[in-house]
Formats: sequence, C-alpha cells, structure tokens
Amino acid sequence: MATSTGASSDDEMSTDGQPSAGTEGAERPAMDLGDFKTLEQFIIERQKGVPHSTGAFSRLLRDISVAAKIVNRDMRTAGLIDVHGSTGEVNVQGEVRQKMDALAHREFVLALRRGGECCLIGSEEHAEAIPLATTEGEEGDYIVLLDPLDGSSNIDVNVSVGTIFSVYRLPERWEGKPTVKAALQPGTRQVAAGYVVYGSSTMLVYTTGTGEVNGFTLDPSIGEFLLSHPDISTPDEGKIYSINQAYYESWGDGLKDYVRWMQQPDEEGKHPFKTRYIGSFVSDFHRNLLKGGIYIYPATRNSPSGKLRLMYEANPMAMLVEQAGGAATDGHTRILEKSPEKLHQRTPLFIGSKEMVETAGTFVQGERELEAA
Ligand code: AHM
Ligand code: MG
Repeated sequence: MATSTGASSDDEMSTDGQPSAGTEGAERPAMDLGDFKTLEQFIIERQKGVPHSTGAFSRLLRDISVAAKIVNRDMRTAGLIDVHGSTGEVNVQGEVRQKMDALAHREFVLALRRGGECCLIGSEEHAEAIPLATTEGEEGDYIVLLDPLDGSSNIDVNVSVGTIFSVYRLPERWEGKPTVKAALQPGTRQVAAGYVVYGSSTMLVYTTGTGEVNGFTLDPSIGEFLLSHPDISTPDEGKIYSINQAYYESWGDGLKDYVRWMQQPDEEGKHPFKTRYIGSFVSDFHRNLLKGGIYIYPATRNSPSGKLRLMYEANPMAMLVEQAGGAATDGHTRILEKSPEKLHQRTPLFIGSKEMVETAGTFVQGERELEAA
C-alpha cells in the first residue's frame, strides 16, 4: 500500500541513507481515508449498481470479512495464546486438525449463523454440510463453502496461511431445508469467490464474476480492509511454477516432460522459469496471481485425484483467476465446468497464467513431448 512513512524525502536522509537526526521519532502521519475506500464502502457502492438489490449479499460479505478479522487477530497472537499446534483430532480428510483450523471454522460458522444471510455451510473442517437455522420465513438465500484455514500445517513456523470461500445461491424452486445436494453445483454457478491471506499483511481478495477482482489490505490500526489492489489482472505469461517436486516419480509422463521443459535453459543459457513453492496454496496462488505463474497440484500414483478439494479450494480460486484473466484446469477439463458429486471431492489442479496453464495441458494430454536434447 502506498501509505506514506513520513520520512521519505531526500532532505530528511543523511548521505549514508540513515534518517537524519531531525527525523528521529518522526510520527507517521495519520492515514487519510480520502486515499482509500473501505471494503464496506466499496460493497455498498457496488450494491447501488444492482437494481432491486436487497443488500443481502453485501451483508454476507460483511459477515465473512468480520470473521476474517477475528481469525486474523487470533493468528497474530497464535504464538502467545497456546493455539499453535494440533488438537490431536483427525478431520474428515484424515489429516491432523490444527488448533487454528478448529478456531477458524468456528468463527466463520458463528459469523454466518449470526448474519442470517447464509442457509448452508460446507466446510473442509466438517464432514457434513451445516444447515443454518434461521428464523422461519427469513432463511438466507446463500450457500457458503469454505476452507477456513488452508495451509495450516505451516502456522507453527510463521508461514502465511489463508481462508478460501465460495458463494452460491440456493437453487431456484428449492423446497424445504437445504441439504448437501443444494451445494453440489458446478463452479460456473458461483456468485462470488474470494480468499484472505494472513501474510506480512492481511489481504482479502474477491470477485463477484463481473470481470473484476479486487484486493483489500487490512489496516490493523483502524480494523478496516482498504481497497489497495483494485481490478487485479494476472499476466498472461508467467515465469514462476509452483509444484511439490518431491513427488516427481509419481507424476504422469506428460507432467514430468512439462516441468523438465520449464527447466531447460534458453539459447543464451538463461533459465526462463523459476520455482517458488511455499506449500500454502493461498500464498502460492496470491503471489502467482500478482506476478504471473502456475500452481500445480497434480494427480499422483497414490492420489489419482490429487490433494486439493474441488469445492473449497479449486472452484473459488478458478473463478478468481479467470476473472483476473487466467485459467484453471485439472489438466484436461476447465475446473469450473466439473460436476461435483461430493462435497469433499478432490481434483488435480493447474491454475494461474493462461498461457502456462494451456501449455501444461498440451503436455499432460500428450499433444506435446519434451524434445530430446
Ligand atoms: P490443507 O487444506 O489441509 O491445508 O492442505 C492443502 C495444502 C495447500 O495449502 C498446499 O499447497 C498443499 O496442501 C501442500 O501439500 P504438499 O505438502 O503435499 O505439497
Ligand atoms: Mg485446507
């Protein structure tokens, strides 16, 4: 964010680049809200452009952002309040549940329940879909699917983690209480998707599918998300690939060729690509979205469907990346067109810059092979 530090002009610096005596202890000027729109202001502004809007969607987004602020607060003190580490329980995916996973799940469910706009939640941290009991006749229309804390095995070592969310409408003419069937819609039916990355700063990035992806940075001093990254677009071509290469031997031949192709030096002996893999999907995705790149979690011999979940991870990020100009496939099929059969279903994922995802597809589908050197 372009907030001023108050000590940037040349005459305030000595020749060795240190602040001169006069600026020691200089106060950071109060942030001028004239420069930044808050998330709430932005949402209300957008709502005005939607005829007959009831404001329900705006309230739903507000509820999500409030839960994100609470999770952010807990994350920032995680080292101090004994929420580090595992609860010892195993979640529905068979993974040891981290304490922060449990806390984040709880905060999002509480916020959505209290808000009243959501009728059903699907969470990576809960085996069944969670119907929300709201006042009779006043049930919310929205279904929210989320991974409350992705990459949580990284918390103990201070690596950025994130929340991913996906919003659908209750199907038209649905009768009775919503069940998991109501949530099993293809990604093309999402009305919004987003993520929060709890990194060196905390950012909320979302889209409503109108061709815009906007990013908001949390200013902790005022507790507001401020529009810091308007209308994000991702480069068509990227230079970064993110994949866990330790599994190389269990990949298919097409993927092996694609990754080896990226490792080839060009005619001048330079390497056009580089690897960056944090092992925290939201963080890897966020970096690649801004800089250009591809994130791959492929099928492996032991996990033919890959690791990531279609409904909580792949679909929302696929909607975001497409709205920013990128692409997402499972190597063959566009992610958003996959028909879900189960809430916790997994999918291989190739996501990021359009040209990289397309090139990866040509290798994976056997249309292209690595030429022998
Ligand atoms: P999680 O949802 O249980 O946190 O697992 C998903 C995470 C992603 O954030 C990350 O990219 C991936 O798992 C890392 O897996 P691996 O260690 O197999 O590379
Ligand atoms: Mg996860």
